[in-house]
Formats: sequence, C-alpha cells, structure tokens
Amino acid sequence: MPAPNAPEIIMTGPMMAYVTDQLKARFVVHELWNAPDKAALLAEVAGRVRGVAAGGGHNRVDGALFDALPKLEMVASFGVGYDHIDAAEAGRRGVTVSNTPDVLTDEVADLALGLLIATVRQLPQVDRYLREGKWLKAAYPLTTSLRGRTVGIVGLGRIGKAVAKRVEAFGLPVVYHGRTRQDDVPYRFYPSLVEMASDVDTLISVAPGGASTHHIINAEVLKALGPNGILVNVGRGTVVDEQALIKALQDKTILSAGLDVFEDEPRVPAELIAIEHAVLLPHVGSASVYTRQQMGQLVVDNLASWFEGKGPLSPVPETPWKKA
Ligand code: A2R
Repeated sequence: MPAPNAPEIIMTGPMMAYVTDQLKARFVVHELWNAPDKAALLAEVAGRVRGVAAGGGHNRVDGALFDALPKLEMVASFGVGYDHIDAAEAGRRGVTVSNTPDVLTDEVADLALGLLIATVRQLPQVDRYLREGKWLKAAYPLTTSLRGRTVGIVGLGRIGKAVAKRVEAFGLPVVYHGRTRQDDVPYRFYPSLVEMASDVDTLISVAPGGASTHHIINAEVLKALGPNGILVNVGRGTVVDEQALIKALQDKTILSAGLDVFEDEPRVPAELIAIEHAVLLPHVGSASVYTRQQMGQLVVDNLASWFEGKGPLSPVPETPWKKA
C-alpha cells in the first residue's frame, strides 16, 4: 500500500510484476489499458495525476495525453527508444521524460552479434534441418561466412559502440554512419549511408526511430550493399523500408537479413515470413530477465527520484532537467 498522500500515476500499459509491485507500493497507480472507458478514467484523475509510467512501444504518449493530464510532471518510459513519446511536445509543456539507456546496452549488443552469426551461418535453418531428420541423409550444405566481411554500423551510439567492440573481437573491420563524425572512435566515418553500404557487405542498424531515420535504409542502400550483403537491424523497424527490403531479399539484391525489429510490430508481413533464408526475432534485444529488471528498476527509480524532488535519473535530451 502506498503512503497516504502518495503521488498518483498512470500506467499506459502492463509491465512485469517486478515493476508493477514497486510502483503500487510507492504510488497510487491507475491502469489506463485496463479501464473499460479510458476517457472517463482520464477525466476522473485529471486533477491528481502527476506521473506516467509508459511501458512498451505501442501506447502513444503525446499532446492528447498531456491535454488530458494538466498536472502531469514526469513520464518515465521503459526502454531506450522513445519514439512513441512526443518528447519535444513534453519539453514545450514543461513535462520531463526519462528513458532507460545504458542498462540494456550490452544485452542488445550481444543479441546483435548472435543475430549476425545466426543469419550468416543459418543457425535456425540448420537447427530445423537436424530436427527434421535430414542430417541422417546428408550433411547440411556449406554456408556463407563472417570471415572477410566488413561491418558498417548505422548509429554508433551507446549500443552501436558496444556492437563495434564485439565485431572487432571477431576480427572484422568496422566503419560507421551517423549524422556527426565522432573524433574519439578509431572507425572510419561515412557521412553518406549509400557510400558506406557500397563499401561494406554487412550493415548493422542500431539507430533510433523517428522522422530523421525513417526509411534511411531504402532500396538504393540495399542495392549498394549488394548480392553478398547482410542486413541486421536491432534498432527500430521504421529505419528500414520494409517493402524495399522484402523485394531485395526476394530478387537477391542482398543475400539475407537478420531482423529483431519491424515497421508495424507485432505484425510482420507474410512476404517476410515466407523468406526462409532471413532470420526473424520478435523484438527480444533486451528481453532477458536480468536486463528487463534493470530497465524496470530504472523506471521506478526515475519516478521515485522525481517525486522526492531530486529530478530524473536519466532524462531524454529533449527535456533536460535543471534544478529550480
Ligand atoms: O547521428 P548521430 O551522430 O547523433 O548518432 C546517433 C545515431 N543517429 C542517427 N544516425 C543516422 N541518421 C540519423 N538520422 C540518426 N539519428 C541518430 O544513432 C547515435 O550514434 C545513435 C543513437 O545512439 P544513442 O542515442 O546512444 O542510443 P542507444 O542507447 O545506442 O540506442 C539506440 C537505439 C534506441 O533508440 C532504440 O531504438 C534501439 O536502439 O534500442
């Protein structure tokens, strides 16, 4: 039970019990997704709710919710990507937004390398081959290799750098594309994504979603990547033009793709599912018990810190916090 006069918050979607239990111990929690009439719930709590715990990527937090909650001070979002939150609008209204960076960096980078190897060495297909009893008849055909590849990273941020470190440990050269050159990294910078794609055979995208990255990996980039090309995406599905990718896989413009993220999750186009040589994961980059608990704890800690008057622990750049 929360203390008398505990702050009131809204949860936009379900979170694991580890998080929900802590939130309910500290705050009066209103579960928006469970309300039979969401507008009625919002109207009832409008004068009291000061915080939002935003889970998952499918519930938008934007001007409409800010309009409905005039006393809102703080939105603590679960996950490092926050393209489902209109952070610029929050900033204009003086609402602080936090995300959960750093605590998932290594987990997502591990998954990126796992997905890369799974794609190049066809691990899911090889596993199916054994289970179907085909090994008894013949060895699995030889696969492509990581050896000799060069990896271009799209979005050399926290996760991108952790991916780069792992790729280097595998003995492969790394280059990167972003909006800005980073002087403190040893990798070659490409201001042009198409140019980078034509110089490498392996692209790993760890870029965030949003308007500035929408479909930057398009038909032209895939053509430049070429027939030996592998695309791995662990950032956001919207960064890749999915229809262009499907076509590039169907007509062998590129060799294969390993995808953990999609344009319209959890819906994955049937044409993509039909492509046997692609490896498709249901957005599990950070989805281990260990890392999801770390992320959940940071959601709780951001809200707790805010309501203790100490400010957010990990505000997003659009809503920097200055102590009054
Ligand atoms: O563009 P830069 O130099 O600011 O580099 C950032 C890059 N990035 C972009 N690259 C190309 N075109 C863009 N329009 C663009 N916008 C941003 O993405 C930076 O190097 C990287 C993002 O790094 P961080 O902010 O450190 O994020 P973190 O923790 O690595 O996570 C990346 C994404 C999340 O936003 C989720 O969507 C996903 O991974 O889990």
